[in-house]
Amino acid sequence: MIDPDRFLSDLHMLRQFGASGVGKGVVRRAYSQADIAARDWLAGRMAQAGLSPRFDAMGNLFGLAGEGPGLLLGSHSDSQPEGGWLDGALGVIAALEVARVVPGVSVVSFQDEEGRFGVTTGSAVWSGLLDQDSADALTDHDGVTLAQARAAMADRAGAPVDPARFTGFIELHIEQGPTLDAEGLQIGVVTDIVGIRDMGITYGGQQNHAGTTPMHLRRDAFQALGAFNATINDRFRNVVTPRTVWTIGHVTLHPNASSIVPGRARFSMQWRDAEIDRLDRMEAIIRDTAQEIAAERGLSVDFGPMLGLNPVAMDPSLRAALEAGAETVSPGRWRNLPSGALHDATNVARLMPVAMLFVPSIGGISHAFDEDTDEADLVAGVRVLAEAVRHL
Ligand code: HGY
Ligand code: MN
Ligand code: MN
Repeated sequence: MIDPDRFLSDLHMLRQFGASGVGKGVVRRAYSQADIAARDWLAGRMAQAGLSPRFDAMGNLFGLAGEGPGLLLGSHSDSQPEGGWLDGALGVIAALEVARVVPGVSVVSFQDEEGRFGVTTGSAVWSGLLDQDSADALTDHDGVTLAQARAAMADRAGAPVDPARFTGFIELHIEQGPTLDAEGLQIGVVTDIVGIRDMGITYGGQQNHAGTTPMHLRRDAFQALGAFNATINDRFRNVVTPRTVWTIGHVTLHPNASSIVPGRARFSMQWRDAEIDRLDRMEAIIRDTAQEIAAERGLSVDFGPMLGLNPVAMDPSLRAALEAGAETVSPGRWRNLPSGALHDATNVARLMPVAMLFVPSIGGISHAFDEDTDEADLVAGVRVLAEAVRHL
């Protein structure tokens, strides 16, 4: 039987690694000291659970059950620059707890799901979507390459883990959105995961004096970014649905000074939707609009490499097992829903059947220090996972 106290105490132990000191928040970036310490601790817990811990070259940490093929459960233990204590961590600790009570179940904590270096990088490499050399060339916002960052774990790297040893992958995760919480539900069984596109765009104008340069003579990179943002919001109107999202989350102006007209604006452009053709149409609008505004205003525009993952449907039989588990544990308090957040399950779906299970996020908050979930819902989630695994 699941031991709720052991499960919860491991969850609270994991949040100590990189504890932000604000609420239960964590700062545990991929390959940071806190991330590596957390992974070393997880490896120890896996060994105590009778699993064989194995790091691969990317720093993905597996806890391998015996020889025969079996289910893989897990998620990721790295966080956003400001993260909650449950994003990823819940799925890893729940997998560990289930592996303690159901023989033959393996556990994984993928590395850099939060994309310090890209988009779900650890599982992208493991699943073969991204080759190691291309991954190694990716840089974070400070210019550090993934190759440099993962060198800190080189001494732990063992042989690659062969995906063929697993029959399927199930990931328990917080919803990170408002639906379950708003509807007073305890469990979500995921139907499909949206697709994503992500790229950097740079406007190059002319750095100049903020006092002496008349407005009509300026080639102001921030003004170009502002016009770009307003124009795509307008042009997206008849392309998007209420579930489509797009975000400019990271902006760096150069030289970023009050009395200098910014000569350069580099910003992240990310968009997500359940339909590939809508993602493609949005990409065309983004590229065309960025170039039009550069031409009108006499600036240069450069597009970085575009990273992306396509929408993926969950495996029907794994999903049915989760639905049966949900009905047993939380009768009448569960529903199906799509995932607006991205997950390692999208990459793993290239190799084997996958399915996902959600528990509510209070107020729908995530990727923030005050991300939280009621402990009763956390325990219900791990119970549903165990029921589903037994069912399978
Ligand atoms: O951005 C995402 O959807 C994931 O939480 N990294
Ligand atoms: Mn996550
Ligand atoms: Mn996340």
